[in-house]
Amino acid sequence: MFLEGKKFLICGLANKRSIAAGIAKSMTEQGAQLAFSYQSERLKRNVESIANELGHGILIECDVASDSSIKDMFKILEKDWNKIDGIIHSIGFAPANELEGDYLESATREGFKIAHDISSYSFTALAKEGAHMLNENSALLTLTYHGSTQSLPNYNVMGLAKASLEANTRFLAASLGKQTIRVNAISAGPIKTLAAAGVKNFRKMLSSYNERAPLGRTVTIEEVGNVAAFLCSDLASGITGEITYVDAGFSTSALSVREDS
Ligand code: NAD
Ligand code: 0WE
Repeated sequence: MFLEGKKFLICGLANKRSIAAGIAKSMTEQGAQLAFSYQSERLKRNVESIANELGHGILIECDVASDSSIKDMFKILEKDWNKIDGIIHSIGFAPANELEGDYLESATREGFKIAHDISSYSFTALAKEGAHMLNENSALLTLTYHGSTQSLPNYNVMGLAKASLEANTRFLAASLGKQTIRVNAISAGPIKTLAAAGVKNFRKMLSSYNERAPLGRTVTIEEVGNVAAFLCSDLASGITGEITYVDAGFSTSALSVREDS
């Protein structure tokens, strides 16, 4: 078990389909102790039952839109743990009306601000407020998507926010390297989570994905979780500032013509 004796804070668990749930499962299997933050009271019961099932008991409410909420979360966490070995940021948000239709038509100044604040700046904010609790050789991890690099319908302002998040990963890695803290991102293929539930044509997107991806399928939250556990472990001690794709190869393939279709 390569995470034995290590403690992590996981931010962004909403329900059992969340990528954060796959990460929590895999990290638990590797011996990690986990604490969870949830966005609002509304999600508390869900998060509590997943945490309890995995044998973890620390749950703290935190809205990453607020610096004081982030500060309070670390104050509460410090009552149970002096130090931690890493933070998982599995949070993204843009107003729903920005994720539909033509990018230029749906873009607004306010939507842009919110998307970048919640989806990118919040990673910096967690690093800032949590840094004093991080042990040597700690790891920070965030979740991104290929829409940062290539356009696709409806992802719109989230693509820009993910591009910012990926640059954020590299700059945080530069800042925190001197404290021997590593900072990485996983770029996951599309997964039907709560955040993907309302997306127009998501099912159609998944089927075109299956056609182009070398593995001929999408990925699971467990597969993302396994790579997250690796990146947060000492097995990955030489990796920082890196975006690791867990996408069944989709981003490496320009086009695929299957013989049988
Ligand atoms: P999810 O809905 O399960 O998780 C998103 C989380 O963000 C939720 O727990 C929500 O409560 C949290 N959140 C939103 N605003 C917040 C705020 N102000 N304060 C605190 N928490 C807030 O969906 P998911 O797909 O597991 O998303 C997790 C991450 O993975 C996101 O960054 C998403 O962009 C990324 N991602 C998702 C996919 C996919 O296809 N599902 C693919 C690649 C990357
Ligand atoms: O990053 C994401 C999800 C991002 C997301 C989703 C929502 C839906 C509900 C951010 N904010 C919101 N706000 C809401 O109100 N993914 C990678 C999943 C995803 O979302 C898409 C995708 C994919 C893939 C949206 C459009 C097109 C593709």
